Amino acid sequence: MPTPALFTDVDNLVRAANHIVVIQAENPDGDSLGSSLALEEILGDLGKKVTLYCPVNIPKYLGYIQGWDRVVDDFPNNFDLTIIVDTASAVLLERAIIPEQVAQIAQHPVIVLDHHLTEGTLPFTHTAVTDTTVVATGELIYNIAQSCAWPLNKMASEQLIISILADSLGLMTEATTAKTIRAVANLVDNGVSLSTIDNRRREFMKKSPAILAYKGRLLQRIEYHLDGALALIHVPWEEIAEYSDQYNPSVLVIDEMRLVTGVRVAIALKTYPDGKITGKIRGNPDAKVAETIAGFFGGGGHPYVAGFRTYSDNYESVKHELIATVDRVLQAYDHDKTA
Ligand SMILES: [Mn+2]
Repeated sequence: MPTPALFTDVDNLVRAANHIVVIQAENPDGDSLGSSLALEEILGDLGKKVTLYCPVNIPKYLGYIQGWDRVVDDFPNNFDLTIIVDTASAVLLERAIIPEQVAQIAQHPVIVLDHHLTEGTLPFTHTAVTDTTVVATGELIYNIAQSCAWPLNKMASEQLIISILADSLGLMTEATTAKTIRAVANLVDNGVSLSTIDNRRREFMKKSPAILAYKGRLLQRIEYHLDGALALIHVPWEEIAEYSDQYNPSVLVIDEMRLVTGVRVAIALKTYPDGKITGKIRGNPDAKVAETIAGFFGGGGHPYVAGFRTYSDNYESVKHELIATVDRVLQAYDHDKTA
């Protein structure tokens, strides 16, 4: 857990800055976006100019988060502090921060606010505030705000709640603590309506008939390996190109895959024309191995949720390596549990 002194360091860096750029990696989600927008409010109230940057478009399903359209993909100039939210993974930041920008960023202080186990190796000096005891980066920002007397207006409070609810799956994951729930309760006290947020979210979750039909086809294609312990789906580029603007294909089925009898790990593999292969991994309570599996392919994440990215022009060989890895990891996990 970060010390109060570290929070003071963050506070000092923030107070000394004029123009702060907040960076999300190439996989924006509800936590990274809610955290960025909350920081925009908080830092704005502290009199700072804030630019929210993300190298990829914010996915449509996050449209319920008000202010998403203020995130830009043009890297700003003449900022004097960088805050990276929700990751310290160099791989995930590779596309977010290209070499020219690394040089720019390195000229000024950098703060990383994160709650992931996987440690990063970033190519510049930075103040890492990593707290693996919180459920979301939003909860970490709430704690910093409390400790440093940062203002939390109604909108900042809403954005922090959104980020916490996104990563805790509505306060239902194992990493959710009483502190998390207290943070949300205190934020609700600032005038936030949970039902208003959730109605907006549901509206954006609606699928078109075409997407529902595509989901049906994906469900038909799920492969089961390792005596049914591993459920695997492959989403080729043609389908990413056709559907992902409307709905992330892996998200359509991965939770259903995890909820099949006997399945312990669910994985969605996507293949891209440049040979990129991404893996989204979900583990069940009897297999908290998602991060371990991702680690073998240069990725990271949490015990239940993790991801990786690799490059190969041979999908089949990556798939077989993955199946063998899951087999090994599950055996080691079961052995450790019974040992
Ligand atoms: Mn997060």
